[in-house]
Amino acid sequence: MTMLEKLESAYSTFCSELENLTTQADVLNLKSNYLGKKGQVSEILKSLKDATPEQRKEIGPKANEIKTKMTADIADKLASIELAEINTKLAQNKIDISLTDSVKEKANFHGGFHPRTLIRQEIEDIFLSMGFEVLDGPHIDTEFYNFEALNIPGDHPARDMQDTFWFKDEKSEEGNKHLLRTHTSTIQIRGMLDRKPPFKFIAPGTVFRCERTDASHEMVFQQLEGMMVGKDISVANLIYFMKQTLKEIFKRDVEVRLRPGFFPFVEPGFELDIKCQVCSGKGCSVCKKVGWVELLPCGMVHPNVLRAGGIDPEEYNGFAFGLGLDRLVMMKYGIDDIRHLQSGDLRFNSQFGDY
Ligand code: FA5
Repeated sequence: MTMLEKLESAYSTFCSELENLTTQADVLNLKSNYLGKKGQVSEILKSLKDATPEQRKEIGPKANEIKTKMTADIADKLASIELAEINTKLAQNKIDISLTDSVKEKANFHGGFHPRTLIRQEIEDIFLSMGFEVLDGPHIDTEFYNFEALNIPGDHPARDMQDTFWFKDEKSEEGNKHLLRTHTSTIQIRGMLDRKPPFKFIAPGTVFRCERTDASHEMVFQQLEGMMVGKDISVANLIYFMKQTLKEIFKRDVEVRLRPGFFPFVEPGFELDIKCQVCSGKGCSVCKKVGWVELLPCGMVHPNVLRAGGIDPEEYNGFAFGLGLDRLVMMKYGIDDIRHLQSGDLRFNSQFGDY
């Protein structure tokens, strides 16, 4: 048999063997039998070394043609086996995609807003209607915005009033240490630096403190900062806005009390407490048996803070407050433990919004 005849005959046996194969593994095996290093075609071609130049001219292109045909036949066969396997699987695992009752029920479940979001939206609407802007600020901030600019220098004991999560290695461009903001008062400074008086804004957001949790304390909770700066602003303005807001949220008069409070960034400073709505002032774990809950510290902005915000305290003054949003939610809905708010438990969440 000549080499050409050998090649033709190898191709025809290859075709008949390939036709009968049904698995990809067998096809790959056949491929190596014919086209592999020691495969039949390679073995035939090895004998080319004994052929004359004329024979080589004839056999070379023929051998390439047969190799190309074999490669294409193998690819076709692999694709057709894969398709057949997919079709078999589809036929075996038929999925019924028609709607069952339980699927329909799940489709109707669309979730709802968290009670904290509901109250926050309500407060934002109230303040927007009174001409306030709503600002946002970063969770990771520097000690400058969280402390220094708020009249709390490095050695001030007030830094210990809020247990801070510090970042170990990161420092800001100004050489300030980074931290997770402990209060939304950071936005007072950012807000002042960005605008000229008169202005008024609120800034709701999450804050972080490294402290033990109990019925009224969380490590991650929300506050809502408020600030108004202009000319001749008084404590009476401050109290008006506070009372008005609470009245609109509770849709009734709620008992509050104002007492002196110390915060380095306000002077004078106040604590506005609300009569505990969980126990109606009788005493419970939320109000620590005192009948009142600290809700809304506030005061007249300290001149040093105005200066840090680029505002002349001789010309302007203002008030600021820091509402404890989670506590307000607890008071509004009579929730007896702040930890429910973070629980992610749908049995809790679904009592409030539209579920
Ligand atoms: C502050 O954070 C001040 N920045 C508030 C402020 C702003 C005062 C502007 C004056 C002017 P304080 O640490 O008290 O203050 O927190 C404010 C409110 O956040 C508290 O009254 C309380 O309602 C709430 N709060 C404080 N700690 C927690 C906590 N661990 N869990 C839940 N709520 C808290």
